[in-house]
Amino acid sequence: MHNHPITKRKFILGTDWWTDCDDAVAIRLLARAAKRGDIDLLGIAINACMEHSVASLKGYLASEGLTDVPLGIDLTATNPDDHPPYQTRLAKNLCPSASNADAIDALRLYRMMLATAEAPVEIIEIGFPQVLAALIESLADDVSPKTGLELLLEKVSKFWIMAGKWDRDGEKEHNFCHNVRSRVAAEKLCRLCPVPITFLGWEIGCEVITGAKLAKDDVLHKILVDHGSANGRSSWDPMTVQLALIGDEAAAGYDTVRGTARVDAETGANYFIPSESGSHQYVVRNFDVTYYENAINEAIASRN
Ligand SMILES: [Ca+2]
Repeated sequence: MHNHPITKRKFILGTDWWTDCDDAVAIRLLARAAKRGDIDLLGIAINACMEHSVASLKGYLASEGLTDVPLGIDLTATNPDDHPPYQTRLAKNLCPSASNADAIDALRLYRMMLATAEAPVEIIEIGFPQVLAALIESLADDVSPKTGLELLLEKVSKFWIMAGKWDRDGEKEHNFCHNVRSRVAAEKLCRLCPVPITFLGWEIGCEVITGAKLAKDDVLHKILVDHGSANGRSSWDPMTVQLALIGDEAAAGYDTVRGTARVDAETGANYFIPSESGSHQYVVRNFDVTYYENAINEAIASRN
C-alpha cells in the first residue's frame, strides 16, 4: 500500500512590518498554521526597512516557535525616522544579536523560493508592493534563468493582497499610496501581474477589531500595547491572511466582485472595472463584523 502524502499549500508572505501592529496579528495566524503543519511557509519578505526590522521579526517568529523561516528585506525601503517601540522591544528581548544583515534581499528571496518550490505557491502581501512589482519585472539572474513573469506563471497560483479601497472608484489607501515607489509599483502590479489576485480593501478591515482579549504576558499583547492598541486593532492584515489560509473567498465569509483593478501611478488612487473575465477580485463582507472578529480572536488566542 502506498502512502500518498497530502500536499500542503505553500505560502510566501510580504509584509511592511512597519509602525502598525496588524501585521503582527496576521503573522501569528500564519505562524500557527505553519507550526501546526497545515501549510508550508516558504519565506517572509519585509518591504519596509527600519533599524530593528529583521531582528524584531526573527524574535517574534521564534516566540511563535518558528526558527527557520527564510527572511528577506528591501534594504532600500528605508524609513529612518520611524522607530516603532514594538520592534525595539522584540529585538532587545528576543533576538538581540540579529540585524538586518541576517536577511537576504527580498526580491532574491522570492526568486529563490519560486525557482526551487514545486507549484503551486501562493503569495500573500500585507505591505507595500514594490518588491512584487520588481519580481514581475525581474530578468534571468544567477538564481534562475527564468524571468519573474515565467516564474510566476509556472509556480504561483494566486496572490492575496491587502491593498486598495474598493467601495468607490478613486479612493486612496496606504499600501498603494505610501510613497512614489509604492504608487508606481501598485500600477505595475495591477497591470502586469500574470496570475489572479484577490484584494482585501481598507473598507473591509477597518471596523473589524481584534487582539483585545490576549493574556497580559502574551508577546502579541505587548506589541498591541506598544502600538497604543491595547483594546484591539483594525484587522486589515489578519483578515487577509485568514482569507488566504481558508483559501476560498465564499468559505471565508465574503462575496467577490470580479474585474480589472487599476492604480493611478501618480496619485495612487485605485479604480475597478467589473467584468466576468477579469483576473482580479475584491472581497465584500457577507457577515456582521463580529463574525470575523470572533474567528480571528479565536485563532490568535493566548496559550497558557
Ligand atoms: Ca501591513
